[in-house]
Amino acid sequence: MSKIAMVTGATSGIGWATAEALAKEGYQLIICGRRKERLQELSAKVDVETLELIFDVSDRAAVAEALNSLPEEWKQIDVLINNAGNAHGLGKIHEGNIDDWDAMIDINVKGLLYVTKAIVPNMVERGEGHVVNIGSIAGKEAYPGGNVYCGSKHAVDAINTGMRMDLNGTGVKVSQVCPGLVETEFSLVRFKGDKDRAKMAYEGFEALRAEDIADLIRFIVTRPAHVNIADTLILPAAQASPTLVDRN
Ligand code: NDP
Ligand code: 8X3
Repeated sequence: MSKIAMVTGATSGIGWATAEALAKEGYQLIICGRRKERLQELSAKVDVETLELIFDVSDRAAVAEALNSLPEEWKQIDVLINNAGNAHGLGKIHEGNIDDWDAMIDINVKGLLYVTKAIVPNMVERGEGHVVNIGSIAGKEAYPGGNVYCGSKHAVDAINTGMRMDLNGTGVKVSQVCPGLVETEFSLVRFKGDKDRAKMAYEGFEALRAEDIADLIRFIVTRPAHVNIADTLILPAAQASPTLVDRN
């Protein structure tokens, strides 16, 4: 029987590419996001069985309802990719928008926790499973204007470490992937649909592609049972820190 992988934020970017990469490894997929038509498009593109789950990760009741609705044959999830997330805004702390702050904490931190709580107890019961949390270079080092986004990803970093400690001895592996600049819809969301500003984030150097991150995630989840890649920082060759990027 095929293994089952669940990918949050599969409608775009890193999540979409990860779903495709795991499909190539033969995983059945539970793909999640708020945009139903994107999930349908992804289902049509991959050669494995998929189940589309449409919910907002920051809505605690919706997360529970979506995961409780899983048919029996989809309940035993082998791999969870906690990927859904975004930055909202890039402003100084004294000029920040509180709705943006709420969104980042609610989605990137609380959403990741709600999904984890709905899935990991079953992994522990079965004595196997793998959670891959998508952190960020922003979770290792803050940068100007990054304040709350960086805070949310530092929280993911700490939660990832705590999760790995708590699950030690249960058979459930916990890994974190921390990318630098990846060209996805991330900056379009951060800059609220301003395409020119979003494009500038990736100008003058070769940014990572979503497929580069998916390739790393595929590698992490296909290691032998005794190997856990606990944490990884993956950057474009031109990037050395959140703010040090060699642009021509
Ligand atoms: P995208 O904007 O391309 O994708 C974000 C995904 O998250 C979408 O599928 C979106 O789905 C989903 N999502 C956002 N909010 C919610 C929500 N409230 N409920 C459910 N799903 C949600 O960005 P990336 O692919 O780049 O980002 C993926 C992850 O990678 C994020 O956690 C991000 O922080 C992290 N990251 C990205 C980097 C980059 O440079 N791009 C670098 C480091 C980390 P939908 O809108 O359909 O709900
Ligand atoms: C996304 C990378 O540097 O824009 O987490 O915060 S960055």
